[in-house]
Amino acid sequence: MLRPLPIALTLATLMTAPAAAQYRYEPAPANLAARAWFQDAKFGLFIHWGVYSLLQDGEWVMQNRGIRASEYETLAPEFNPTRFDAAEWVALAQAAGMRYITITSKHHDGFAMFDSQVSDWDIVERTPYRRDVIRMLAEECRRQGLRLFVYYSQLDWHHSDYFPRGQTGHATGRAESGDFGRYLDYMDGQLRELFTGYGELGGVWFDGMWDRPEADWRLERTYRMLHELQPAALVGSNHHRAPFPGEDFQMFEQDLPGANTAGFNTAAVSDLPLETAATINDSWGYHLGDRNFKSAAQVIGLLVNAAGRNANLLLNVGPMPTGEIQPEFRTRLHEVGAWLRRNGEAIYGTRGGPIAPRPWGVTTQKQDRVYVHVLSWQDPRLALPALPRRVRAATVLADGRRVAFQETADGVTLTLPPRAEGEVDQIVVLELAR
Ligand code: FHN
Repeated sequence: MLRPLPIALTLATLMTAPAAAQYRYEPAPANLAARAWFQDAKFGLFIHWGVYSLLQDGEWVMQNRGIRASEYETLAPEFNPTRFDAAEWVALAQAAGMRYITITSKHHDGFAMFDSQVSDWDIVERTPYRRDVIRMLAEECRRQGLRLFVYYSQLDWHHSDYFPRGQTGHATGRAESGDFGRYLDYMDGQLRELFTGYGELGGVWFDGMWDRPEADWRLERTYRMLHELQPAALVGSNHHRAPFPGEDFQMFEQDLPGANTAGFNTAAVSDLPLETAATINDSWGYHLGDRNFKSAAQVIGLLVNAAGRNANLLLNVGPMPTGEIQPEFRTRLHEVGAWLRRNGEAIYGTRGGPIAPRPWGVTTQKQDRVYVHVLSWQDPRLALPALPRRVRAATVLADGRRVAFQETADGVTLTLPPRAEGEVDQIVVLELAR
C-alpha cells in the first residue's frame, strides 16, 4: 500500500535549495537527443523488486513493521527467484508497447539488486540465487531494443553511515552515529559501478532525498560524475521539488503533471521532459493483499492523459519473490499493448497538443496532425477552440472515416460519429493546413 509522507513533503517545500542550485549544467548534445527520444518513447515499465517481495507487503515493509536491519538481513538467504526470466520481462514490456524499463537497483532497504563491489548487501553475495538481475536485464534490454533506467534510493535504511537519520529508518537498530559524507561516497561508488559496468543506460531515477530535505546531498558532485561517465544518460530525481541543475527530466508520483491528489506533487511543472509514475494497484512492491487493480481502460486513460500533458507514463509492476509477474499485471499490460498497436500513432512521438487538457479529453500533436482524444463526451458535437492553423481534414484514427467539421474564427466544431462499444478513447485526427 502507499504509505503517507506528508511530513517529508511539507519540510521539503520549506527548505532552501541544496548547493546544486549553483551548478551550471549544460546538457551534452547526446543528452538533448536522449531527452527527445525519451519524450517520443512515452511509455515505460517501472519495476519495484527486492528482498521485500518475500514479505508480500510492499517495499516499505521494513519501515512499516519496524524491522531491525539485522533481522531484515535474514530475508536475503530466502530470496531465490528461480522463475525470473529477463527475456520474458522485457518481452512483456515490449508487448505492452513500452520503450524503456526503470528498475530498482537499490530501494530504501539498501539492498543492491546488482553485484556491488563496495558492499556485500547485494543479490550476488547474500542470496542463494547469486545472479546479477540488473546485468541480465541490461543485456536483455539491449537485445530487444529497450532502454534500461536504474532507480536508485538515496535514502538507506541499512547503511550505518546514513546518519543523521531523516524522517524514516529509526527502528532499524543501527548505532546513533555515522558519517554522511562516507555514505555519499558509498552511494557514488555504487552509481559509478552501475554507470561503468552495465553498458549504456537510459538514465537514473533517484528517490529518497525527501527523507532529509535539509541535508547536503552533494548533488553537483554526483550529477557531474554521472554526466561525465554517460553524457546521454538522463538524470531525474523524485525529490518532489522543482528540478535542480544537472537533472534532465522531472517526474510526478501517482499524479499527472499539474495535479496533486497524492500530496507529493507541489512542485511547478518545468520545461524538462516529464514523466508520471503510477501503480496498477496501490502498491509499488509486491503486495499480496492489494487487489485494487486499475482496469486496462483506466491505464489507457492515464497514458493518454499523460501524453496530452506532454508527459510519459511509467507504469509499475511489483514482481513476486519467485521472479514472476502476477497475471493481473500481465493481462493489463497485454491489453494496453493491443490498444497501442491500433492507436500508437496518436501517442508515440507526439507532444502535448495545442488545446490544453479539457474535461472531455486531451490533444497530442505530431507535425501537421493534431490528435483529439475524446475520452469522456456523450454528445455528437464537440466544440474546440481555434487552432493555430486551418483544418484541412478530420478523420477517425481507428478506421479513417471522415469526420464532418465546421470551422469559424472562434474554433472548430466536430460532428463525432457514434462511439464503438467500450471505446476508451475516440481519436479524431485533424490535418492542419501548412
Ligand atoms: O518511497 C518511495 C516508494 O517506495 C516508491 O519507490 C515511490 C515511487 O515513485 N517513490 C517513493 C516515495 O516518493
